[in-house]
Amino acid sequence: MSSIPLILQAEAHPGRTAIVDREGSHTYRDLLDASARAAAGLLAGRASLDGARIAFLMPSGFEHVAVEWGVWRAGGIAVPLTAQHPKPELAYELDLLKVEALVAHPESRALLGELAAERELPLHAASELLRAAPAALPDVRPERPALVVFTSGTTARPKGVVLSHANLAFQVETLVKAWGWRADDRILHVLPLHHVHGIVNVLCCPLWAGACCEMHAKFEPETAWARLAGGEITVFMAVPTIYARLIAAYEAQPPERRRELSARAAKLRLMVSGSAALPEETLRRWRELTGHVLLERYGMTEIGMALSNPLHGERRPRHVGQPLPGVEVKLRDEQGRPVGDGQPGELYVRGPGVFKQYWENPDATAASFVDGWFRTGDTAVLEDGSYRILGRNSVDIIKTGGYKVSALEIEDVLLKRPEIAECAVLGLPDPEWGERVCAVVVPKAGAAVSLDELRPWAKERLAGYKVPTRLVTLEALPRNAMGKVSKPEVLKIVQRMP
Ligand code: MLC
Ligand code: AMP
Repeated sequence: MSSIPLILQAEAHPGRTAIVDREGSHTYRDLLDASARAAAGLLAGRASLDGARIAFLMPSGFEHVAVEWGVWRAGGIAVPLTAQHPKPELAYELDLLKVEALVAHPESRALLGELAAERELPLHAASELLRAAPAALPDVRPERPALVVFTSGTTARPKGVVLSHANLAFQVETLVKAWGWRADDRILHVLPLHHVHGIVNVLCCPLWAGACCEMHAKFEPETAWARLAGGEITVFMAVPTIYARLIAAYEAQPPERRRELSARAAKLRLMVSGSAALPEETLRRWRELTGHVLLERYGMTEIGMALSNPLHGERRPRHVGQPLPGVEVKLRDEQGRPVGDGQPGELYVRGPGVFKQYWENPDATAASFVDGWFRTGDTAVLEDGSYRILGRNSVDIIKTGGYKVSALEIEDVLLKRPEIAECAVLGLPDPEWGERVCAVVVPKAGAAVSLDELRPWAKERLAGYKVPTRLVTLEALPRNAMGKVSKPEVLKIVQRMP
């Protein structure tokens, strides 16, 4: 008997197809059975994992989901890792959370094997766990923590956001209702599974509704187009960069194929964009191509989705709509005072979807709440009943390809290079990536800095999307009256450059 809302929902439609991946089709019964076995294997005779953190690294697909649900059903906290993170970043995550065991797929076995051996942690093979003998499972209450997802803040190291089963259930149920999820929907899943967009919106929502999630291990524009035009997919959700890539791939097709893609994509029920501002040009072009006005919504790791344009009714360009049912929002100025309509203010959010804490970081947790309201760090404005996001309060947060990145984390790493005396990392506006990571550096006397040398070195220490794609060399960094590096001034200098 389980009290995990997502599991209870799945038990209502055992015979339906839950997941389609490169191995084939898997029913809800398969998922319940495999995850119960994985839970038993992880428990190994214990009554409950009691909040132990279990980290896993697997390609997107049935086994990934079965392991995640297995951790939940054993009473553990799931920690989905990503292959995009280099070993030092994974090591940081495992150590911060004091992970108890790791679960690997053959593709990640060597890397996780090293990480496990260095920490004397057990390493399970996913395929074996999913075949473990069934055992009695604990009753996991909804208020128990379910998941830790890492997010970059303005501090140099990422923080672990702890989401409970109740948080997830609220976030999912709200979206299922707001976006009209049905059991006969089928979504194309091309997003990473270590962030809430891929976990909550694109995976848990269909599984809550008894629908089918078609999981691809990687976003690849031609394959995605083939599936969007294949006649089975009814729902698609992605970050703006992915829509930009799809538009480019469409434009590379001969006219006849384009017409076919357009006609077929027009038949989908719903297409959603989020995780970063949707450029008006992308919205316009996508509408031209497919007839779909992308439904733009706003969310964050700590809160799930907060604001959404309507399923039925006007979807206003550059706006993210209204609060989802059960979510409260308000705008405040720097002194915490209310701001009027049409005035910019920081967006505060409250509701059952909002996380309780950053992992073992009470100071950061306390600093992000005021009287029970979560401070998002985003500036927004309410215009004619619809919110518009104006940007982040901090220049040290970059959003690139839908990933949130701390400029300070990258600066910390770059400053380890012997030839760099000073550096300032910025997000440069970019039509494809939203922002692009740019490093502005002051070389040490007599030294030269080259992007070609820096990138491979940085890739061993930072995830690919955190590695600068542009390098600017200056003799000195501009400073403000307090003597601190002025990033707005640095940005102005870079933008004046050819
Ligand atoms: C990758 N590259 C980048 C980059 N990301 N370069 C600049 N900026 C970036 N952001 C580099 C790669 O390192 C590679 O370099 C080259 O671009 C081509 O890589 P690719 O394989 O084509 O790119 P890919 O890795 O596929 O990335 C594109 C993407 C991906 C758009 C598919 O970024 C993606 O999946 N983004 C989704 C992120 C997401 O889910 N965010 C949700 C967070 S939750 P080289 O040199 O190696 O060739 C959240 C809350 C909410 O935000 O509201 O949803
Ligand atoms: P993350 O911390 O990775 O969960 O990213 C959340 C951040 O993404 C938010 O705080 C916003 O800055 C940004 N974001 C998400 N959706 C949108 C959107 N539709 N428009 C603009 N910014 C968005």
